Amino acid sequence: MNFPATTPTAIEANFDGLVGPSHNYAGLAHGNVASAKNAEKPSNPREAALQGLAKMRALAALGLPQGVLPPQERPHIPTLKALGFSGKDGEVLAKAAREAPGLLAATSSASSMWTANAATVSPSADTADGKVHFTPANLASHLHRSLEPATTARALAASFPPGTHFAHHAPLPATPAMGDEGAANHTRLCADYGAPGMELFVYGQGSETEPKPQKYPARQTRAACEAIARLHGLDPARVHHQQQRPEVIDQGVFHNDVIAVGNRELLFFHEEAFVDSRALRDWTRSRLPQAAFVEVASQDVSVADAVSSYLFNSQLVCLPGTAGHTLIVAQECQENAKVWACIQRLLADESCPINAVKVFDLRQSMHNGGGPACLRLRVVLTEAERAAVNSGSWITPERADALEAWVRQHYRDRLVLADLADPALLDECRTALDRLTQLLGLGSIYDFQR
Ligand code: SUG
Repeated sequence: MNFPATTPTAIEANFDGLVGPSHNYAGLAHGNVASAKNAEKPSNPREAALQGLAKMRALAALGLPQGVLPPQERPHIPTLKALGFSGKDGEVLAKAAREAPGLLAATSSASSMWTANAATVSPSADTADGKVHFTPANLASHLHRSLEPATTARALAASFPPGTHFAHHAPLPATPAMGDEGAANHTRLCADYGAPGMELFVYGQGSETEPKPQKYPARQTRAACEAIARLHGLDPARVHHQQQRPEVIDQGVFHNDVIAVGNRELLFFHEEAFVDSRALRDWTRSRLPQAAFVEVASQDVSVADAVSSYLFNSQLVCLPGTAGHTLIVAQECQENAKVWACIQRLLADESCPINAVKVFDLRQSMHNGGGPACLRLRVVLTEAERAAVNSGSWITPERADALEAWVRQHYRDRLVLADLADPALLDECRTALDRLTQLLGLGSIYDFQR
């Protein structure tokens, strides 16, 4: 890949999670309003995967480096066996469906699609050894998500081969004190992607003396954030830990990326996002004088409207050849009059660095509380690092075509919870994933392949 002399030395790539064939609505995520609201409704896995691919294809067509991460093997028979359901695969499914349908649902979730929760990533410009560092999130707060890290680690290693450029850590110990939900609670602000950045970690649970949510769990702990900063070899002078307001966690802001998003020098956030946004601003400005803050007031967009529209779960991207930032939003933003008016005001304001908006239909994911930003893991890469990424992981028009054809061939267009016990679904998922690892050149990353 040749970079013209005027482009920055590093780019930011988005690696979106491909929605898996078992995508369903099981109401598994306590504190996630959409997950509770849509529990037990029929899902459409085919549409879900195609909606995600349409976003990937569109961003790639805009000139942004776009990658893809594979879904996981679900239903996950090894977990059901570890939980005491024995016999042939069909028997395991039947027993789980009869005796513990909640466990069958938890082991069947396609939740790995939300790759903002796959890992925390620090670019090489920020790390002591000059490598890109990955720590898969332990996702310890929910059973269905805690099943992801082992395969996530394999998928990340297959996509970003360990060695010269990429360093992979083990997930933190999966205990409440070390709860870690990955990049959804991590933002990096910088002058240029290739320049050393300010890494901002946002936690819900800190010390005993800090306020706590009363209703819903705080999924991310400060101790986990500190451990990741140490593991990645970050300069403590360039790391800021900020607490998320417990009151907004209780209103359904289960990750910071539901109420704030950063890109390059810009932080776009809701007035109620942080316990001390003044400290956050001062700290950032003292190190990055060009930092820009776009803060939305509660009187313009309430926390409830932010949660239902996912305004702050937008992606902020810098399109090649254009100045400023483009907001990639879910169509729920356009359907909410207050949110859409807020976006229009930002676009009309010449002092605001956000100057374009693009709308996507991600309804299938949104119904489980996953918006545009949840679906992607950002990885800043230099030219050499970009060349070292598994080539099959990049979205080109041809690969997007192949993946869409693969989805149309293997995915159902309707799934209800009773279908999770169908042994044919398990077979379909394995057949699809086996083919996918060939399509993407990932090798044998799934348990059923090993
Ligand atoms: O962990 N939903 C996910 C949504 C994750 C969104 N990610 C970010 N904000 N980055 C979660 O709450 C719902 C599954 C179900 O109910 O079927 C779920 O897991």
